[in-house]
Amino acid sequence: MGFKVAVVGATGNVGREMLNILEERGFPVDEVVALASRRSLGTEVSFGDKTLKAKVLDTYDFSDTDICLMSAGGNISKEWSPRIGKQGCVVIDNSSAFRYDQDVPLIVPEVNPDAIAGFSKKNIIANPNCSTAQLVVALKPLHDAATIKRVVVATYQSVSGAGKEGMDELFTQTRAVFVADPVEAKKFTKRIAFNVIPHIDVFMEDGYTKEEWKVMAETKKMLDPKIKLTATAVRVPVFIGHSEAVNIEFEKPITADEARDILREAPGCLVIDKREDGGYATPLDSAGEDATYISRIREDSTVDNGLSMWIVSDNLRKGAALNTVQIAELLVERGLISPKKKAA
Ligand code: 11C
Repeated sequence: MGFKVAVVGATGNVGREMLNILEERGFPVDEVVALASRRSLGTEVSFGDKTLKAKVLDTYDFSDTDICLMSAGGNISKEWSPRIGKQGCVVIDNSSAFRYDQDVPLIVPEVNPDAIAGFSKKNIIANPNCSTAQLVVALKPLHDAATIKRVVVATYQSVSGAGKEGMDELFTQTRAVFVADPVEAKKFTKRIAFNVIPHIDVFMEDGYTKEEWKVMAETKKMLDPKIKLTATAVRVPVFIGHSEAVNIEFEKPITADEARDILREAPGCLVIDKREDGGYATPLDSAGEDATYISRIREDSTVDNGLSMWIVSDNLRKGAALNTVQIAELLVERGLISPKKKAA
């Protein structure tokens, strides 16, 4: 007997990827329901060799649904996740709406799986921001080995982090540049084609952007509140795959060779680190893959116990859809959920 799973935001970039990953990983489903806004009613999405027609979230009754994977943005989530949770359906939410709520676990299964136990207070589990997810997958094993004091990270984030509109804008602007048409910026604040933009999400009072704040706050919540972290988040003209240049200061000594060996054994990590032309991972290499790739591991002699590295992952997969499905798998593995509909 499998689970009844609803995917909210099923017609978006992440929602479609959630459906792919549920199918690819053989998640035990009896039924999958694609939900979306009224505007997308009837839009067809694939689930393996099946085609699902999107139903409307507003009129859907969650009382016999076991798990809801939510990827419809913060406002929809704020309104719907608590209601869905109260109907006894566990919500795994990809938005930032509940990530910082003390009664909602924020989970990356490779990093803090035990924190999932607290989910039943609201029946909501939060999925981190894409740039945080890949970062903590790589930081966790190093923190266990040598205790991280401080992290300085610069992100190079692909346009798919801003949804399908972000991808369309990069495509349209690139074509416009080639054919000498006027280039219009709608989704991003400046031209993204052949450019980089040091601004993701809204500005905060202290001059950081919300994206930068999220990486700091989420790393503290999942890994260790004592870690100091400062981020600069940058949008780059790449379709899929976020990259991060990371500098880490540890309490205890750790060499680049030791870090490489630790990361080679760590869950979710794949080290590609040859000190030669092409001996590192790029976002293009990560697209469509599950791993968090780690390259360019080297000692930083400008601080005590310092390392620098390059971390790349598919933001739609580990940064979003894959991690939500892994959370659902964790619920099942730990016996924290069982199907509402019992076998006849
Ligand atoms: C971006 N990281 O690349 C964002 C997208 O809080 O889940 C995901 C925003 C979030 O624009």
